Amino acid sequence: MDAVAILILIIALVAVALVATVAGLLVSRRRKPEPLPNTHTGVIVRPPEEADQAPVEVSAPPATIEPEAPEAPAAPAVEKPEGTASRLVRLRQRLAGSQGALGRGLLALLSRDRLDEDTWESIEDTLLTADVGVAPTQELVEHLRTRLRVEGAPEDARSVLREELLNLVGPDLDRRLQVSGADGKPGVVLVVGVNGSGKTTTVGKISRILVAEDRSVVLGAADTFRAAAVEQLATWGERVGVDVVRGPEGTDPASVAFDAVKEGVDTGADTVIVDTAGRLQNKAGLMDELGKVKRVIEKQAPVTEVLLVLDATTGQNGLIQARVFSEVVDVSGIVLTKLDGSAKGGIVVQVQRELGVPVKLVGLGEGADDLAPFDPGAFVDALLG
Ligand SMILES: Nc1nc2c(ncn2[C@@H]2O[C@H](COP(=O)(O)OP(=O)(O)OP(=O)(O)O)[C@@H](O)[C@H]2O)c(=O)[nH]1
Ligand SMILES: [Mg+2]
Repeated sequence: MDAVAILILIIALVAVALVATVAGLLVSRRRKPEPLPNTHTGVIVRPPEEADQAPVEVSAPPATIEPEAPEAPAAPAVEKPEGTASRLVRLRQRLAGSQGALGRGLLALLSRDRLDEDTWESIEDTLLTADVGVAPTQELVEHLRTRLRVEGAPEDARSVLREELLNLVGPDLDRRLQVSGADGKPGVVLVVGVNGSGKTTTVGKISRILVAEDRSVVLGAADTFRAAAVEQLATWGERVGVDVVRGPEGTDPASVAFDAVKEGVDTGADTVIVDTAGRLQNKAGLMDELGKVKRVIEKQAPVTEVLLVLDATTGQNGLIQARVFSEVVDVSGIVLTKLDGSAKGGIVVQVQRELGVPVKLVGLGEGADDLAPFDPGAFVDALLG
């Protein structure tokens, strides 16, 4: 009898231990964060999970991805953004359409049997006409002269030109958008630029990408001069499915920006994007106001990215704007819009040189998905046609 009782007791204990082990496994598996769904559009480069070999020239603090992946929110009924592959193919085609002339012109000149002084002068003119700028043009021509004298054959011209153009554009700059904050605060992106450069459209396009990457976004309508400006952003908000913080027309833009970031902090949003009114760089009062917007935001959370939106078709004038804006708000990235039009791509080189700040995104049309990461290789290939 005793032996049977002991046997039953042992069997019971083993069964309990087994049940406990299986339950423990299930619980610990459930606790592991789920991987983010693979909805990457390729436009926002995700911050590194660990400090990796990322270049550190850009002064923006390295953002860290939050370890606990947020539960996917109930999907709002919004349009689905275009995926990476087709977006990039389409954008490259569009870029090639508008930029090809520069590359074709240069290649035709470099393929001549004799590269005499007249030809080199024409090459310089072609580069200057494309807004490459005086210093970079001279540098490029110098390199081409040396290399083509040594490496000779005209059939090499294309690959030599490609390499040299790529060096000029800066293949190693850190072009990632800093959309993540630290210490549980949201990343804050401040979007600035002159009138009509494409700020509001860019805010809409970026938030669409962030939402597609499962990030929660709040928009701040700090362009309080015109009711229409607020409406334009509100329309983007509805379209993308994100909250837009707005104030009555004429409110102090800094207070709307403050409220937007506060909402981002309070709701635990990943990123707050603040749209600002277009302002001319030579209007001191308006530029001061922009400085104030940034300072007031930073009472809530640090601004992680200041994007200067430049219309690529404005050429040299864009450079002057870039300089002044940079003095006031410490620009950390450039969005070059309207590169699909008659823009001259050389401005990319000049503006980066001038500010020491990389072009991070390019706008290639008015559509919601017409925004791409600036990819130096693809850009140079598009230039070469
Ligand atoms: N072709 C083309 N048009 C663009 C691009 N980005 C913006 N636009 C157009 O440029 C116009 C101005 O864009 P907005 O986004 O309103 O410009 P903004 O800088 O917010 O203007 P303000 O708020 O008035 O200073 C709109 O018609 C946009 O559709 C682009 O990359 N390519
Ligand atoms: Mg606007």
